[in-house]
Amino acid sequence: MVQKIVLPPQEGKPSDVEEIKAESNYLRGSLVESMEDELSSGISDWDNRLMKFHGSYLQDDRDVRLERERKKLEPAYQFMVRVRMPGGVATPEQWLKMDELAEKYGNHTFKITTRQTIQFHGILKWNMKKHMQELNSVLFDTIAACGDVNRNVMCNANPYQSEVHQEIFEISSKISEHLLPRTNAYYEIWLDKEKVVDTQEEQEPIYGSLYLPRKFKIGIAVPPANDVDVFSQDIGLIAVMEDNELVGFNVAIGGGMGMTHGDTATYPQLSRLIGYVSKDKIVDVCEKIMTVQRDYGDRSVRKYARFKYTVDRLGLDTVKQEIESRLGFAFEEAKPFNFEHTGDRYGWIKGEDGKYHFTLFIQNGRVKDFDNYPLKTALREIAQVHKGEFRFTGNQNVVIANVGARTKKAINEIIEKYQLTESDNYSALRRNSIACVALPTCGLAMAESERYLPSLIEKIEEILDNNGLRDQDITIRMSGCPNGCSRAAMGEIGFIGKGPGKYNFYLGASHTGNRLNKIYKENIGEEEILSTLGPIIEHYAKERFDNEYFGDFVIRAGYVEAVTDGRDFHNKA
Ligand code: SRM
Ligand code: SF4
Repeated sequence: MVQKIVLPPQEGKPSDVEEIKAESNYLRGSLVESMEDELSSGISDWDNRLMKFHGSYLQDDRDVRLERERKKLEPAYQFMVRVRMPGGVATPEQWLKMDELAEKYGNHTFKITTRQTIQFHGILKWNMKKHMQELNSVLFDTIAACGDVNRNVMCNANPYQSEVHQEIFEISSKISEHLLPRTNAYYEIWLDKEKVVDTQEEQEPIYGSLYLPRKFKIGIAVPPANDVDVFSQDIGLIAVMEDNELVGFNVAIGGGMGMTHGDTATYPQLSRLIGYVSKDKIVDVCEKIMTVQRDYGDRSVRKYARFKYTVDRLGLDTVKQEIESRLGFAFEEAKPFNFEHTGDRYGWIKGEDGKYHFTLFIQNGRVKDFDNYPLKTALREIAQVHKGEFRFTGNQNVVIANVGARTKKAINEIIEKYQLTESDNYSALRRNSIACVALPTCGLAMAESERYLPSLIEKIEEILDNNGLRDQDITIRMSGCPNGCSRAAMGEIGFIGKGPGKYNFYLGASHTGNRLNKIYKENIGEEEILSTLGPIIEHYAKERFDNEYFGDFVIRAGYVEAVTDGRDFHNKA
C-alpha cells in the first residue's frame, strides 16, 4: 500500500545561484557575449555559475596567481572541460580526439576522473568553442557534466561479466539521457545551432526552470565489485542477478562526501537502502527520487542543499514514502548482496565472451607523458590499433576493453615497449590510491593532492616494506579540501586538506565501501603523518587476523570508532 504524505515547506530566502538560474533563460545567461568579450580572458561570476551546466569551469593557474597579482595582471584564466560520458566508455577514435585536443588546446594532459570521465585543463577562452565543437565531432558533449543537475551516471567497469556490463552500461546511458536538461542553450552557444525563438515555450519537463537545488549523482554497482562507491551516491543502485542475468536493483539513497571544515552540520554520508525494484522500472525510479530532491532540497543555503541533508532532515522513511507515492507503487524488500572491494583488478583478464580486457593503473588518473614514462604516447599507440573500447573506472584507471586475440598481441607489444606493466611492481597501497586534482587548477584546493600523494605513498611504502605488507590491499585517498572529490571519507586511510602541507588524517573506512572513516589526527604535516601511521601499520602487521583489512583492524584495535551513519562522522569518542 502506497501512503500519501505531506512534506513540510522549505524555509529561507533562495540563494544567489537560484536567482542566476531563474534569470538565465534556461542556462543561456550572457554566455555568448562573455565568451566573445576580447577584453578579458575570463568571464563574469554570474556566467561562470551557468558555465558549469555546460560542463566547464573558469579557473586560473594558482601556481602563478601571486606573481601575476604582484605584476597587476589579471589571473591566468583558463577553462576546465568535463566530458559527459555515462558509464565511462570511449571508442579508440574518441580517445585519439581527446589526446589531440589536450595537445592542441589544453595543457597536454588529461585527467581520468573519479566519476569515470575525462577532464581537460588549461583551455583558453579563445579556444573554448573550437574545443567543444571538436569534441562534438566524435559525438561527445559536456552537457550537465557539472551544475545543479544529474551528473555523469557511473557504472561498474567490470571487464569479465561482459554481457551484464553491456546491459548495465545501457541502463546508465538511459538514465543519463532521461535526466538530461532539455534546453537548447548548449547547442546554440557552443555548436552554433539555430536559436530557439521563444524560449518561454522551451520546457524542462523534469527540472523546471530552477533545475535542482544542488548537484545530483547516480552510480550502479555490480557485486562483488563496488568500484563506483555505490554508498557515496545520491542514488546508489546495486545490480541484482539471478542465474547470471540482471533482474533488478537494490536502491540506496542519500549518500554524498562533501562537508565544510568547522561546520559539523555538514558531513559525508552513506546512502541507505530503501528497497528493490525490477530493472524495467529503474529509470522512472531515478526520476521520481530526483524530483523529491528538486522539490524538497534546501534552495537557501547551498552547503546544506545536497539530497543527503534532505533525507536526514525529513527522515528516510518519509522520503521513501514520498518516492513511492510519486511512483504509484511500493519498493520490494532489498535483496541480499555482498561487496568484496572498491578497487580495480589490474592486468589482462578474459571475459565470458572470449574477449580480453586489460586494466591499466593510471596514477591519480593523470594521462601525460612523464619523464621516462611516456604514458600518453603509449595509450595513443594503443588507440591506433585497438578495435574495442576504453572504459574508465571510478578509481581513475582505464580498461582497454573488448580486445580480440590478434589485437591483444599488438597491444601487448606496445605495453611491453613502454613498460606499462611497471605498475605491477607498485605496492598494493599505491594501486589502491585515489587523489583529486587540487592544485594548481582547482579554485577550492586548500592543499596539494594529485601532485603530492605519490611522494607520500613512497614514504609509507618504506613502512609497509619493513612490515611485510607491500602486497596488502589498503585503500588510501587524498582530497585537497573537504569537498571530498576523491571520496576521501571512504578510504581506509584518508587525508583531507586543511592548509598548505597540512591534512586532517582519517582512519577506518571499510575496504568494501560500506563504512566511513573517522578523524584520527587534525591538521598535521608529513612528518607527523608518518610518525603516526608507522606504529599503527606495525601494530596491524603483528596483530591482524587472517584476511583482516586495515580499515577493520583500526576499529577493532580501538584507534577510531566505526562510522556507519554520517551524522556520527564528527562525534568525539
Ligand atoms: Fe568534485 C567541486 C573535481 C568528483 C564533490 N570538483 C569540484 C571542482 C569543480 C571545484 C570547483 O567547484 O571549483 C573540482 C575541479 C578541479 C579541477 O581543477 O579539475 C572538482 N570532482 C572533481 C574531480 C575531477 C576529481 C578527480 O580528480 O577525479 C571529479 C570529477 C567527477 C566527474 O567526472 O564528474 C570530482 N566531486 C567528486 C566526487 C566523487 C564522486 O562524485 O563520486 C565528490 C564527492 C561526492 C559528492 O558529490 O558528494 C565531489 N566536488 C565536490 C564538491 C562538494 C559537494 C558537496 O556536497 O558539498 C564540490 C564543491 C561544490 O560542489 O560546491 C566539488
Ligand atoms: Fe578541488 Fe577540493 Fe575537489 Fe580536490 S576535493 S578537486 S581540492 S574541490
